[in-house]
Amino acid sequence: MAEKIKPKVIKPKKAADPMAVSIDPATQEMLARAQKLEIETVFDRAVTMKPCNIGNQGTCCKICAMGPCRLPMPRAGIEGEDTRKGLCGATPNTIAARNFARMVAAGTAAHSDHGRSVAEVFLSVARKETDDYTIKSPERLIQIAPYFGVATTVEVDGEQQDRDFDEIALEVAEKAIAEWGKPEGELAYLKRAPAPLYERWKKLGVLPRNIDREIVEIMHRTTMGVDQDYKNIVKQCTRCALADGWGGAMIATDLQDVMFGAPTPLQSEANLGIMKEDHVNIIVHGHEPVLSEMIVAAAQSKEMIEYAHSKGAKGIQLGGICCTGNEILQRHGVPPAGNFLQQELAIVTGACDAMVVDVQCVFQNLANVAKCFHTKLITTHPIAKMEQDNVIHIEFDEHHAMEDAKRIVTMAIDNFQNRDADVMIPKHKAVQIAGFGVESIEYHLGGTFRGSYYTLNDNIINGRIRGVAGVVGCNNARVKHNEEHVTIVKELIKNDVLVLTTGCSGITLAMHGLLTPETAQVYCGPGLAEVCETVGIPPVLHMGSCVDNTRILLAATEVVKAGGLGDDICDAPLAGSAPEWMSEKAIAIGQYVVASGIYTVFGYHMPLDGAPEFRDYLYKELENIYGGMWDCEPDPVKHAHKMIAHIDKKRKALGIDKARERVLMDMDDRQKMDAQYQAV
Ligand code: BF8
Repeated sequence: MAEKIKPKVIKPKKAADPMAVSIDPATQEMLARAQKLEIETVFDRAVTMKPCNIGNQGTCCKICAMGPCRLPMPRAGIEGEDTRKGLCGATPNTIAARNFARMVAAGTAAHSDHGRSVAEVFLSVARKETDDYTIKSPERLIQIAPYFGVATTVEVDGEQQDRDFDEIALEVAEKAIAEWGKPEGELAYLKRAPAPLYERWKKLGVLPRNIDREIVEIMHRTTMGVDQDYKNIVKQCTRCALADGWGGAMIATDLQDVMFGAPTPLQSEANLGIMKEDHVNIIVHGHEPVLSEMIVAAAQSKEMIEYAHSKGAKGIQLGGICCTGNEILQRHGVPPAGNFLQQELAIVTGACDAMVVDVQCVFQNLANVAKCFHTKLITTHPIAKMEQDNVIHIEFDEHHAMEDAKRIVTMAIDNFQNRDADVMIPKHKAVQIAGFGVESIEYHLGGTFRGSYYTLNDNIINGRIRGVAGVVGCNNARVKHNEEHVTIVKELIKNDVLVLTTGCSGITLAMHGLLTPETAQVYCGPGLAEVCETVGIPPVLHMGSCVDNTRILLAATEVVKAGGLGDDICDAPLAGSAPEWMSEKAIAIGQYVVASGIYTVFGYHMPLDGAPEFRDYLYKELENIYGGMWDCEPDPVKHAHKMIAHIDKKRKALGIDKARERVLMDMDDRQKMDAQYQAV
């Protein structure tokens, strides 16, 4: 192992001001501590390094060696004809569209390769090649089997009987894995969408054929000298993104539910304060839950807990970062220690005995921070290693998953005694209710006997709930950490918009206390507060990790099915938002949400300003094609009000805007009503 080395000294004038870069007190404290210890973090690097102005506009082309060709928009804008072009003649529209498409391809590849790994593990389970994983939700398997064309009953002597369960599992596994490369046809899940939406995609020629093919085709079309019509490039963006949202990511969510259990609402906590000084702290970070599920099981085993006691620890505290954190939160109540921008800070506590990472959203700088402490940084995935010599690679294999997990947990326990005395864990943490899914919304807002989203729709129609917004996605070091998520969501719920959240947005909203039923009384408008208080749910429902945005698509589909809010997703009063996005995955998600008919606003900025014609196509023209369109608004209050305006536009088109006018009440009205009620 490498010796501890002295970290790079930060010149104070280049260091980030903790109060200016985050609204979270735990982050502020840990950033100040990092700076005191002369440990550089992402926040400091964001001060030192400015983003490239041309890349930021989306008009830097580096797809061939004649470039990079850089086509910035002149400060004064362009009057008359736009004559900018690359060496080959590529216009700003072509360049920006190709860059955008490559983000869609990369985002789809990430979610869908995750989905493929899950499908491969499920195939091992179905073939009974592993004892470490089982099927925890047979109901989910039976629910999804028909979408893959797998029969769940057989005819015996003229009667329909349940089919052998193992046979169903094996056939689903084989059909699911074929979705990545089947030679003909279209993706099996597309018909889960409302019929008018499916028909629209069919008419437009954007039904994905198989997942891998759509990603490959984007890479082909956007290489030098192929597709030079930005509208045609966007068409393939849709096809590829649909292969993510209604393909790879949706299969990931479903098969994870099948193997690890479908989430149900549960109580937990969030933020760095969940770490415990007298416990072995293991932080799991990344995205694929196949390993972290095993780590949870290993850490809860009597053998490992006794071993931790033997080393002087009071127990083992697991915590999550990013979407692996969300996966084990929603199924086991394991608290997230932080979101994307807090990953280095979990190590800066000095109390992180092991950080175990798999794929996606993992900073390479973790290794540099880990060098300054006793923390074991463990990579586990064959496609995601780190070059630094203090990183340990323990390759995870589903065929001996528990053995691998116990090895990792044992390593963390053994490391507990190597901590320095100087441990500092911030006290800040908040209680949260997480683990909502399509079924739990139905249960809380539909009622089991109705078995539909009827009550939710009814409350939307009568105006108590103005509409539903998905607020999702990352943090971004160019934006004040957490501020946009929190401001937008407070503004939405104040205006009676029910919020569904996933990813780092979910972790953010949890750590700022917005995921409890009590939130309703404090922050919600009267209509939404009344609904939340009546059924006992938070006004912000945490629906899991970023692949679980597919739960939001299916919830929107249930809204359409329940009736009264139009025939298609684009008719319903819905809107989407990614306030602090940073990942290519967010662009893939945005494109499939837009192509599913939902107006989607991104915060910070979009790399489109160098190509205004292409930008306008995404922001305006797509509405005429898909019913949904992109937008960008960095100001969080304006951002929320753009979403609300869209929701109101849909309410008006449905003829339910008047209903809302009737239920608009201010606090005085509510107090008068309460007094009248008490007087009766
Ligand atoms: O997949 S929200 S920072 S962790 S990319 Fe990454 Fe963004 Fe977090 Fe989850 Ni999603």
